[in-house]
Amino acid sequence: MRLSRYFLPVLKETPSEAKIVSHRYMLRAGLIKQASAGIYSWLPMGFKILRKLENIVHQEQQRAGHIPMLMPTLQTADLWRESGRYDAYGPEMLRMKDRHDRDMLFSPTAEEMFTDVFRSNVTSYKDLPLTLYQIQWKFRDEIRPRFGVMRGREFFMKDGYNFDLTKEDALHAYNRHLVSYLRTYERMGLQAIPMRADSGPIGGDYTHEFLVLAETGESEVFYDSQITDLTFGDREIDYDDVAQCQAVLEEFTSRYARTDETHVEDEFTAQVPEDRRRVARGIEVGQIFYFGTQYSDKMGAMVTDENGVRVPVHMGSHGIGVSRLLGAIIEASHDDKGIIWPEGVTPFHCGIVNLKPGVAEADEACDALYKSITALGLEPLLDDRKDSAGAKFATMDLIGLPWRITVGPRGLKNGVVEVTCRRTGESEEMTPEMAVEKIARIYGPHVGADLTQPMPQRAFHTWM
Ligand code: 5CA
Repeated sequence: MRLSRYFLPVLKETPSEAKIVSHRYMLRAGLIKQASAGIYSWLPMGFKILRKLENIVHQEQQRAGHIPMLMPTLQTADLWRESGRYDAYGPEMLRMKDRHDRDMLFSPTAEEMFTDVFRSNVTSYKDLPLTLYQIQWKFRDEIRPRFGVMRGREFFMKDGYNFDLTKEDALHAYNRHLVSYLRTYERMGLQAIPMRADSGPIGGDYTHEFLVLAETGESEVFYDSQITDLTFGDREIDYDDVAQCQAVLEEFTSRYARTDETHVEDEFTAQVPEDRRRVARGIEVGQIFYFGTQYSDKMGAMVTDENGVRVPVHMGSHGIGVSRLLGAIIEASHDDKGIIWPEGVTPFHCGIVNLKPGVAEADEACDALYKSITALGLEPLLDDRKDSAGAKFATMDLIGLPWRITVGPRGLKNGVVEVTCRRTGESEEMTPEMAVEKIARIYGPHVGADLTQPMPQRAFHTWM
């Protein structure tokens, strides 16, 4: 993309309504624009990042064997009356009437819809296990929408629902979700710690929230510092392997890590040596849950088992706050100049800054770099506008592309361009060819491909 032809409305001023850094940078970098309280328009670059996050979630869900589909955002109240949640949900649910005076609502979550699809179509244990999911807009009329996309009223969420014959199978689905979430967040450059959370009226120990540590997080968290040493890495997991998933769950959840809702000070001090006790704040980016036969009992989601007996299915639901993740990543990765996108989610893979647009050698060198990087299957953002070098660098720093190639007539006389790492600020001079090779080496692991091979031979990660 050439910046001269893109739509990137960056702001010079810091918007006064934005209280936390991610909200400020999202507005300043032209990612979102507030439409009304807690509701945002996604401007081109914000939308691009949202799509990247969505794509990673789809890939990891499908790697775990979960099946994508899409539910309507507007639902009739009848289904929700069956489960008993229409009245119980309270003012967070946005309710409306259609022209026939029928009660409708904007889905805040979709247990009822998925259970309904299941009960209408599945009758035998032979069709289990089954996990269906969607990535869809949700609406919750939050009393205090704040911090931009962190606590919106309209937000983008992945919600998945597992249907299993037995509690044991459903707990495997729970473990499988935990493992796939660990992978998902790590690919986004995030450390999200599974913490024991409040299971609310449902009871039991089977819920974990995933928290990204950040000073601006809304939840207070208590944990053993050893947890932050754990990484999932690129280990191969067979998601059907019950013991393997169980082992990962134990590895990541056996140490003390709880939100304020479940924290017990005596247990904390008894279980964790003083020098490892941490009290901090965190952003909840996901939650997994096993709730047994609650919905299937109420809504009649039954299958016949091996003995021909009709039994209710065991269910769980699992959510990732996809739009909230943009804010969480920025909270975890920024400096005083702007955002620093992790390579796995960056909207453009590198910036190319033309210091002298209109000067033939500079234009030609930029075009050549642009073509070579595009031919790798990567997307550069070329700043070809007539503007000061300082202004261009400030924009690049603000929007946070991890790598920048700076091209100017002076360097070109010596046959070099400058490659700068956004995170460290370190610059290196090299030939344009070496710059392209460097970018290819950096992104090979992130696009899951050998970038030295011609494009068509590479397996591209798309989720469809
Ligand atoms: N039905 C379950 C699992 S699908 C459920 O709705 N869980 S949830 O309420 O925890 O939502 C899942 C995730 O959505 C949360 O972990 C959080 O990351 C995100 N989320 C929830 N409310 C908001 C909000 N108001 N704004 C942005 N993200 C939100």
